[in-house]
Amino acid sequence: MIWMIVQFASTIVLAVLSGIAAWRASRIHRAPTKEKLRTRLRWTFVWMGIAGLFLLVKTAAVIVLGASGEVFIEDKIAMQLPMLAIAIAAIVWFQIPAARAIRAIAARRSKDALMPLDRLTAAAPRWVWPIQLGWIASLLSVIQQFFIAQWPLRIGTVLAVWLVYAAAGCALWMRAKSRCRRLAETGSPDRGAWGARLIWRGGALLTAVLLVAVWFGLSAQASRVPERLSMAGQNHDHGHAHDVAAAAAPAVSVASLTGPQSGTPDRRFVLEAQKTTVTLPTGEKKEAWTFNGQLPGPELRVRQGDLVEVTLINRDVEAGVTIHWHGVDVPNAEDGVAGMTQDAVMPGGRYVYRFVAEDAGTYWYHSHHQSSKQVQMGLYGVFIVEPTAAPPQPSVDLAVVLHDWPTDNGTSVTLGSLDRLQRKIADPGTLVRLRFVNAGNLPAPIFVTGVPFRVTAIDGTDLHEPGELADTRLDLAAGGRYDVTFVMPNSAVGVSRSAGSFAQDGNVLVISPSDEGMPPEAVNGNAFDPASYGTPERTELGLDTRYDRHYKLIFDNRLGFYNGQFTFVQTINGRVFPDAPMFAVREGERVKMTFVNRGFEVHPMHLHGHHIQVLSRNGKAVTGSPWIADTLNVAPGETYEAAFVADNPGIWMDHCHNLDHAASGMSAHVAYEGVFSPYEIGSATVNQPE
Ligand SMILES: [Cu+2]
Repeated sequence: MIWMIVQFASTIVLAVLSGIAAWRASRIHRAPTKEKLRTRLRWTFVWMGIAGLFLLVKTAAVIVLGASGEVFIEDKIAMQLPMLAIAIAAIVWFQIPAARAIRAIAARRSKDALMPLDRLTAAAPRWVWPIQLGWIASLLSVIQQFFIAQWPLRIGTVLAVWLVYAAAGCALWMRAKSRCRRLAETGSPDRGAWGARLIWRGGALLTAVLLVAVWFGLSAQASRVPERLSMAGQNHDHGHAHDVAAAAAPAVSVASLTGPQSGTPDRRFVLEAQKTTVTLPTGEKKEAWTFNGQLPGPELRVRQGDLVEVTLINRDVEAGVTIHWHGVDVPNAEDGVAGMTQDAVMPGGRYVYRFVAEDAGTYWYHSHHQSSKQVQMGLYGVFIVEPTAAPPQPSVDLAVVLHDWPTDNGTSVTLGSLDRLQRKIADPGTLVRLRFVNAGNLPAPIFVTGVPFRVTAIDGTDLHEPGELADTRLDLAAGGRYDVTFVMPNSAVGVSRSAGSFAQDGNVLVISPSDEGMPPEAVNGNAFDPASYGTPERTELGLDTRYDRHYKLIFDNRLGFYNGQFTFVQTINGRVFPDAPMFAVREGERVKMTFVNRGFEVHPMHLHGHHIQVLSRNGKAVTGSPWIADTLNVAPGETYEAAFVADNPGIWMDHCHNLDHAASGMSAHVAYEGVFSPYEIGSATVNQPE
């Protein structure tokens, strides 16, 4: 959302401009002549004026954001704007009258030197101090915005910021006073011997550097994840449950929540994690970590209702590996989260996953151990559950995985199914189904041209009466899936990741009736909006349903340390894993979650073991088909209400599927009461879920 960026940017620009204005204001009394004094006075006001414009922009942005909810502006209302308003008041009451007095001294085209008394007027605290106060207010706004970003806002934090403001304001006033006194005593604007000044300035700088260094060291240390901890034992949050103090149920271990342990599987697969050298489309050779030497891993196709057995063998990935069935609501022990539902499988080890594929749809699998690294390195593949009551079989049913691979020269190349021009043949009049899977960390634009098409499923769940689309861009959430179907025309159909001519861009898939023909250019049309697509259908969950629990998740980012690293820390309710909230639920409950993104990055939120139904976006109810997702893209400034039924006991990750964000703290859990995990994470264990 543009106003979020405007707000962030104007806050930074304001601090820079007011700093320049304050610096200029503090130097005008050293003007050699009255004419120079006049110019310097004018320039100070020019800088102050530009800063004032950005303050107006910032204020406008805050007003606009306020309409989206108080969560977006509470820190601005409690601290930033009133601090700035006080500075503005000081400027109006003190600085502008003082400027009039200075202007009376200054004279156009006068080469006269300033009298000592003139210099005193031009160095008066009433002149210098207000803009310095404005600079402090805008500097504190930046610090609060980028380093503290907290939710809910604590009164102690607000008081601390105001205290710093008051102290800095007093210190600057006293400094301006003493400077004036010195000027009155010596009668000269000289600032004393440069040696003494150097010692003072050097000392101040050294102190500042030391303070920052101590702060860095302490925060880095404090941010370390303990050597050993249970992921299930952290801050329990209980939403608005009616009787949370009820007697604890007998404890159930995650390890006991398995799929069917007996019975002959309908489908058996073996996935062997191994190091493989792959050749990128650029010709570059790279080490990849793959399943069965393939990139992406083998496409697993099963029938709805099949008992599936997958044996994971780790041949030589030293760090260990697991398999998470993304979007498949498997029993908890089959979920593949290292340190939560199992220990990572080390080289030479194996783990057997058994579950019934209950819901037809497009899913994927990937390692959930060091996931930000291992998915990037290639440990992922597609998992497709075909429906039992099969509709007319498509003549082309193709999974298209989107994944980027960074190369040595910094750019990314697409791997998977769209890394070069590929052609598929389909007879005119037949049904084509494309299953898009985004295995990357960022939303992926997809363009389908040459035919009207329908989005028939989101994250594996069919949509109700989806309408025909054309010239529409599909923005697929990281970790998400869209199924697209169309009836094959007599001419070529194209799929690409960018708009424009197909001839220039190699990253295309062409589906055509014969070996030749190119599709029309991809147009950057409107974005597909799942909130108003298809027609409504009754479901168990709605905006007027009575919910047993309601959780609010506020996403934000701030600069700081996570596990010893200085980074953009990605927070949920101001906290990071393992201190991020644990959302308690009980089997059978209806749970509502409100997601709010207050930061400046996109967060595709992924809840394991459940599908969530999106109820509203930015206060507007979903009007189309029920929108059921497992990975919901929450863009900056957006608010979503979503709900799920707690029907799959266990402890489930609820994290950002920009896996780099998950690795920077954006990872929480939904925990069923009475369930515990015998597994641990931390540097003293092998498990690193993110
Ligand atoms: Cu994120």
